[in-house]
Formats: sequence, C-alpha cells, structure tokens
Amino acid sequence: MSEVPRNHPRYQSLMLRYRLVEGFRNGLVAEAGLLAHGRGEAFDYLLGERTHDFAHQAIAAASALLLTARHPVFSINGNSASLAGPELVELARTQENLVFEVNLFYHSAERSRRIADHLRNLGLSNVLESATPDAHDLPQIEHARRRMHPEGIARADVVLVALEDGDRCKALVESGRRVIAVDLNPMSRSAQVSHVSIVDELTRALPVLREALRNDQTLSVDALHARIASYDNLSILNAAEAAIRSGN
Ligand code: PTJ
Repeated sequence: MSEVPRNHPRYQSLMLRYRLVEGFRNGLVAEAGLLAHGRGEAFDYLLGERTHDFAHQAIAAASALLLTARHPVFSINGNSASLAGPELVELARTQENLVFEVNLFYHSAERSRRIADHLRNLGLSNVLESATPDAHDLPQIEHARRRMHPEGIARADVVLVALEDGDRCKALVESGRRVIAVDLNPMSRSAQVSHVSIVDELTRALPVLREALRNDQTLSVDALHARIASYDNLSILNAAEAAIRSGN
C-alpha cells in the first residue's frame, strides 16, 4: 500500500483505506467499520471527492457553534480515530477546550482503551472514555452508545459526531444538545436530524473546520450567534443531495 505513487489519481482515497486497515489490524476499527467506510467512499466518489460549497457553509456554522459552546465534545469511534488522528490533533490545538470522548457502537473495554491510548499517543490530552463506572445514560438509547462520561458528553452543550448512527444522533438532539454531524450521506438519519450536517469526507472537512475556527476567533459572540441563527441545514442537505444526483 505504501508503494502507491503520489500522482496516482486515487492516492488520497487509497491512503485513507490504508489508515483504516491499519486501524483494524491494531484493534481500533470494528469489522463493520470497514463496511461503513466503503459506503462513505461511494458517496464521496459521487461528490467528486471534493469539499463543496454546501460543506463550507455547514463548516462555518459548525465553527460558530463550537466557538460559542460552553462545553464542546467530539464523539470518537474506531473509524474517526483511525482515519483522522493527525487532523484531530490539529483541531485540538486550535480549540483548546474541545474534549474527545471515545464512544463506541460495538463497544468493548479493550477497543475503547486502545482508541484512547492511540489518541493520547498522538498528543491529545482531553481524552475520555464513555464507558466509565459513573457514566450517565442518554435516554432512548439501549446500546452501548447510550453511555456518556460525566465530564464529557453528559455535560456537553455541543457534540460533534462523525460516522454516527442515526438513533443516537436523534437522542442527542432530543436531549437538548446541539449536534454537528460529519457524514458523506446527506440522506442518512444522522445528517437529517442534526443541527449542522457537514456532508464531506472527515479528513478533508477537519482541516477546513480548523481554519474556520482560527479565522473566526476574533469575531464577536453576537456575530457568531447571528451566523448560527441564519443557517438553514435543510437547504444544505438539499444542495448536497442535488450534487450527488447530478454528479456536479
Ligand atoms: O467504532 P464503532 O463501534 O463505534 O462503529 C462505528 C461504525 C462506523 C461501524 C458505525 O457507526 C456504523 O455502522 O456507521 P454507519 O451506520 O455505517 O454510518 C456511517 C456513515 O458515515 C455513512 O452514512 C457513511 O456514508 C459515512 N461515512 C463513511 N466514511 C466516512 C463517512 N462520512 C465522512 N467521512 C468518512 N470518511
């Protein structure tokens, strides 16, 4: 895999596969995570593997939400940790109060610990694991993703999720938290129910988000609130679906 020449037309896509397969071999990624990635690749292919204007608009709203948040938390699963380690580190450097909480659908204590260790080894310090003995439970959810660390998602007012399952997204929204989703499928339940849906590939979207956070730091809270108030997620989802259907 490392022998793929940099000028190969599918270089980036192949490198992401490599990160994911490596994550699988190291016990970070669930078997189903490999399938979830393939689904994402298909949508990204239809989107022309680029960050569209609708994603830039969603990222601008996400930046405003994160900068005005009291306690923002990025919910991390096996795929996001394996795909986007370096991008998460850069994001944490820009938004210092951002907490990273390992929260898994196919939970095992072993995989959760491996993911948390992986992130800490990359240099992240604000790393929590949902499945702690004093975890709170998110109402409406039966599976392992209901758990919330008391210093993480349980206290969060803004939660960023990526490659998320729709029922937890909905439960997070209904719990009163503001939810930002990164999901290549604008028709997924996660994208449909979130307040801000970034329809873009995770490792492409995060550096754009980091740049937006950097640029927006000097804006007033009023200006950030105005941006959030004027943001219309439904029109963003419609634009993303239209791009996929038209192939533009
Ligand atoms: O690590 P765990 O146990 O928490 O398991 C996590 C997985 C990913 C297995 C689980 O959340 C899952 O099954 O996800 P889904 O329901 O398949 O949803 C994944 C969504 O993310 C789909 O809509 C994909 O199109 C999208 N997606 C896949 N890869 C990417 C992506 N979106 C952005 N960037 C990607 N790289």
